Amino acid sequence: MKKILTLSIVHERSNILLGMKKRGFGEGRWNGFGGKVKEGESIEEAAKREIREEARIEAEEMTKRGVINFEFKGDPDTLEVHIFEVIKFDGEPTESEEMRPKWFGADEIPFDQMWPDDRYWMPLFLAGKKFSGRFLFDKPSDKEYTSQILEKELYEIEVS
Ligand code: 8OG
Repeated sequence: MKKILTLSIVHERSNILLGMKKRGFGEGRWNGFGGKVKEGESIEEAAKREIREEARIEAEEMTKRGVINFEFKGDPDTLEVHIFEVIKFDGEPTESEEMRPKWFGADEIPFDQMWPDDRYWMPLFLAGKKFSGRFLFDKPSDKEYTSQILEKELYEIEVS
């Protein structure tokens, strides 16, 4: 089965806003804000709701930057993650039950404490490129274990 998820990264000048995931899937790692798209909601609506819930800000302008499919060996589910760049927002990023937000400069992104695929696509994100890809992992990460990448496909999408 395919599950549709969102992942939004606020990009302001050369800084990005990440959140430390405090619980659940991805706990103990820095990531953008996002989660599952609910029934009856568009992907963009879901992205805005998750940013509101997790960082307490209102996304006012965002663009779709990429879609990546994530699979875990032996698991029939595919996570289709839609990645958005938030260019304009209202409010002050504030800690929520799920996330503790923090700004990072483009040269101080904590890749060692992020999902292992992020170091591959984040440079494309920061360079303003659009991309699509697929990663196959051995098994999900948890607090002690970081998933290993078994297969990796990443393409830059040309847009005129
Ligand atoms: O609702 P939940 O917290 O489970 O949503 C998971 C979030 O993690 C969602 O925003 C999508 C995102 N996510 C994955 N896989 C990966 C990944 O490999 N890298 C990054 N950066 N985010 C991911 O589900």
